Amino acid sequence: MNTMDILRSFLLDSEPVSCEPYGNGHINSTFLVQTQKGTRYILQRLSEEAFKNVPELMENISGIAQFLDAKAKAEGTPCHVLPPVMTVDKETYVHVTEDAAQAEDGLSGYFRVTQFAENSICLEKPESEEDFYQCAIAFGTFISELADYPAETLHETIPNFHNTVDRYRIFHETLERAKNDPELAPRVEEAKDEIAFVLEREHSAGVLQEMRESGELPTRVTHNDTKLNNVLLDKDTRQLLYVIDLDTVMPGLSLYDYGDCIRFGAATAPEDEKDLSKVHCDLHLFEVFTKGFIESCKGLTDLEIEMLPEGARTITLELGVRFLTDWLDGDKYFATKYPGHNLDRCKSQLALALDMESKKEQMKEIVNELSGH
Ligand code: ADP
Ligand code: GN1
Ligand code: MG
Repeated sequence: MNTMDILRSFLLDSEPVSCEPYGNGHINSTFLVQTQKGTRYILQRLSEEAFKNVPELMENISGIAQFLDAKAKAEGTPCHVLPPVMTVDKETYVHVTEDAAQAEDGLSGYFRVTQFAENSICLEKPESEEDFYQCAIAFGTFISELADYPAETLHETIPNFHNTVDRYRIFHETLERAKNDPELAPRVEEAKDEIAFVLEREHSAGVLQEMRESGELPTRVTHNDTKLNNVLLDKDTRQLLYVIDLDTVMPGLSLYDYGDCIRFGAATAPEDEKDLSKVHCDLHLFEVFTKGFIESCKGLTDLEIEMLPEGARTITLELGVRFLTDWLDGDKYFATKYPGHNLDRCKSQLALALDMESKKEQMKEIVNELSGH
């Protein structure tokens, strides 16, 4: 099957006429589709490197979308997630086997379609404080609204996704393999400072995971990939339209949803900035976001609130470890734009984590002031 045939398997409003690569995601392949009637859709080929069981993943997304839609209808409010567009066979995805793809010189894999959110903007960095505040409301509300979702029905789409202890285990394994592989060994040498940096922090990186396992920190239904570009704002009002990229909605820690947003949105430079002197955590944006998150994420415990700064540091360090691991593994997981991209991303995340460490006390003060503690 070629892309147009794949698209014809979905219940679009008319014949698809164009399909072009779109967006800045690191995991799935995303395409913007237009139909004869001028309607736009998003087609995605899901990453099989990241997601080993797409049917289960789509079951999660359908369940979440139905649940939030019913809630919004009951409350007379707009729903902030987009449901999958169904196929003619009443499925939420199409699976093209390698054989079928080869026969047509097309793409294999799992494909899904959603409506394109018209009149929306997707930001790589906040253009104003208000944009970032909206992002806090988006993810804080998302967690709140899913507080009564039957978490036991969710599949773990990526096992141990934010288990930092397990991320270190994979890092160690990959490091040993790379050292003994003539092709990868030079990468170990190139990353020796970053390897030393993450090893020094191995113990502290696992503290939140221990608190989760002991039950001190509650497990909630969380988004787990809360980058600013996973939120769509209304182009005119700049208010929340949709939370997207629901592939990793699973039981997790609120601290990581909070922290990942700070990591990406309160950083003074892009995630892959090469000039590390530009990489800092902006404390004003930190404050704006924290205010919105505490206001909208109902029922945060005192310990969750106290650990918010540590959530930001841990998730930043964890992503540094993930980029480093992928670099040592030969760049298999994250889409890269040039050789060395993952190592640059790793360096920038570690610089950001270091800056957060130096601002720990100021961050705590901000959190205390906002929470009245
Ligand atoms: P990835 O997992 O690769 O990050 P996403 O689902 O986040 O994939 O999609 C990648 C990008 O495509 C988003 O950051 C956004 O810019 C765009 N996008 C995805 N879905 C939609 C949609 N329904 N409407 C408009 N833009 C979208
Ligand atoms: C990936 O899919 P995307 O680009 O929104 C990754 C996140 C990382 C992020 C770093 C499923 O997010 O965990 O934090 O890149 N998603 C997955 O930019 O691994
Ligand atoms: Mg995304």
